[in-house]
Amino acid sequence: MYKKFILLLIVFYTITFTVFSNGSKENSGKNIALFIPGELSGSPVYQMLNDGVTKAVNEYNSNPKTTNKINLSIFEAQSNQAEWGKKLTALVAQQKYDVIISSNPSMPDFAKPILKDFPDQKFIFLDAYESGNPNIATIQYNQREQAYLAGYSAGLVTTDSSLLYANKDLKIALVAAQEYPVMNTIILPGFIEGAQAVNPDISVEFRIVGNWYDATKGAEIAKSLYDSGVDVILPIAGGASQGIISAAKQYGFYITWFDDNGFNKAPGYIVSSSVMSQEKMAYEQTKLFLEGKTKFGSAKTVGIKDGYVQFILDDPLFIKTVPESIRKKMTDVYENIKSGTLVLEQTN
Ligand code: RBF
Repeated sequence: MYKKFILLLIVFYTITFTVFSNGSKENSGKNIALFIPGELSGSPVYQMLNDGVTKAVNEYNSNPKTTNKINLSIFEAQSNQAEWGKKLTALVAQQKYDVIISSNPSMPDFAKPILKDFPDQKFIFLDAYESGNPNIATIQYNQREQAYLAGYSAGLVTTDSSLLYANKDLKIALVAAQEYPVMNTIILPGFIEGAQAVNPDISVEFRIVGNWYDATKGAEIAKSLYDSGVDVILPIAGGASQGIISAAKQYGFYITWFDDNGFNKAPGYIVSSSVMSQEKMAYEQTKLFLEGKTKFGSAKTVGIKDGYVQFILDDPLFIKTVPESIRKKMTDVYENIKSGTLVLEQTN
């Protein structure tokens, strides 16, 4: 009698649970997780990612035709990279998210081992490259073009003695938060290539902060570079870049900005902005996913011709800070890349 009761109870719960879970799967909307590998604050790439994904989800949810709303959860993995694998695994292990969206070149290597245990998880990674993995879609920007434009503008500025803070040392610098393959093989060489296209005698210093948040360290490095004769710096250091901007204002040197429009960060000191259209890309990729059109397994590279790498030419602060002769040369080189006269391919 007792055994029969237990059996019935099991059957009852199995039926109830099955019906409930099937029902909830059919009727509920999708769950999307946004995994920020670091912190949103101070990192334009992550802020643009967040803005683009959020915009697509809000638009979808506010459409009167939408019956099943999308749930968007945002996770900041913080700065300790040794924890990112564990944090991403914990997120995947919830088996709740239809897709996990993230951005930076190291993400495929964090995701691939997790897929061995959770083979159904889907990922969309921007600013990353992984070809042929059926669970992962990636889009990267042509950062040789982006860095070349930064280098070219820095080269024009350091060789123009009419500019207030330009000296005659022909020394510029890239200050990065850390070394990583894209930095060492694409961004730094592209920056040097662009600068030396202006004048082959320009020398490029390369310094590492050691993390993506330490503004004090960023300022110290910038000061020592300034003392050694550097008059233009490209900071790619997340929150640490703020220290480099402060040093530019305090000591008097120029900044070429990367990833988003940085002119208003220090009017008069920012001489260029080489931008990746990450917000637009994040918006479009989220929309595509919601329409079921993501091409998992594919790896795309987009650049100036595609409209996803841009050089800001029309900002009033660019026009005010940078002499017309330099602006004209920047316009020309940008147009040459657009027209295919100057080809800067990125090889992975
Ligand atoms: N960029 C940021 O702005 N903030 C970050 O916290 C950050 N963390 C990164 C961590 C790793 C492991 C790697 C490979 C890149 C990181 N980036 C970060 C750099 C970013 O992906 C991109 O290369 C630069 O913003 C230049 O476009």
